[in-house]
Amino acid sequence: MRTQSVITLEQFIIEKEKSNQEATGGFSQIIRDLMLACRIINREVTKAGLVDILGSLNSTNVQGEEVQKLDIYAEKQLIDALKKGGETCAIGSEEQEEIVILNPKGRYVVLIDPLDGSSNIDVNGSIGTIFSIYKRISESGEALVPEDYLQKGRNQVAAGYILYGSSTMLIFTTGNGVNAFTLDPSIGEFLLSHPNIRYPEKCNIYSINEGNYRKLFEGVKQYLRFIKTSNEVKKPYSARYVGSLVADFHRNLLKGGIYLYPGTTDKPSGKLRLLYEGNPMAMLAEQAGGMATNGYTDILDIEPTALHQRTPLFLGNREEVNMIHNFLQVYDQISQLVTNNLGKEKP
Ligand code: P6P
Repeated sequence: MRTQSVITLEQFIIEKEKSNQEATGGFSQIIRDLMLACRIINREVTKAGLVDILGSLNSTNVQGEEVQKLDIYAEKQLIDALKKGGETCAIGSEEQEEIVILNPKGRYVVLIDPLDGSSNIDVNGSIGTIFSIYKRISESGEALVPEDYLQKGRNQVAAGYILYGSSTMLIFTTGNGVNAFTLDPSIGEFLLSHPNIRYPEKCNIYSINEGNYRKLFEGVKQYLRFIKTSNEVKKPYSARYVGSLVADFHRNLLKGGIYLYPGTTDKPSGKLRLLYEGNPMAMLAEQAGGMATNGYTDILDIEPTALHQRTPLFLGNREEVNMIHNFLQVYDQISQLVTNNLGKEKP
């Protein structure tokens, strides 16, 4: 049987570094730091059901969400590894209200969601670590400034996630396509398993928490109604929703699909965080031939104003995201017309 040549993550990083004249090895070091932390996190995730690491710390994070012990553990591993690596000047984390300074001389800023989908931990569902990497604006050694970490997503030098699922996978991009590496536990190496991933042409899946239906804006409601009931839809969509962005995104990327976490009438900015959820996933989606918007604007073009700011998120096949835009545009106009003409009814 012909054995495909095995490419480890380390070999892949070295090759990329060689092909980039400006590479100094700093960025490669950050990927190594993240991978070390994620191997350690993976070890704990796979035995979470066996040791007393389950269950919440009875505390809540800056988002007001109950903090699971594994969230704290994961964040500590990531911060320790990036600090030791020396290339990261600061880290922004879902679990930390403020930016955390690591190495004043570091040239990169890293934004992380240490353990996304952590409500799935207790039910053995897939969870993930999301990362977003920027070059700092200020000079190495200078004091960090907000502009260093409040950069729009278009400026990311890399983005990716580790999915702790039936296997542990690293998916990331540096702006030249999306590559996936699967951890071979027998040798402790991440091996290139899905080179240059692209969204399939057809969108076959939609992922949304339909429990929020009554609070959705009309355009999204009409989109959902269309894909579920219109005779124009030849092949029915499948509804798939894990409640873990990384798991839903990953399945939709491989099979063709769209993930929606829209704004609602009570929370117009939605739930997801721009800097460490929206931007990294948007960079991956675009690099795989897809699209990511807040319903009106590319996620990557949004100018951030706060570390934990939220954004509505529509993520997936380009054609499907554009279809949602059309529904939103039409029904926003209808809502505006109704509002403008309320109380002007002719006697
Ligand atoms: P809901 C997890 O908390 C998360 O940030 C994403 O990973 C996930 O897609 C979403 O929120 C789930 O939110 O409101 O449907 O439980």
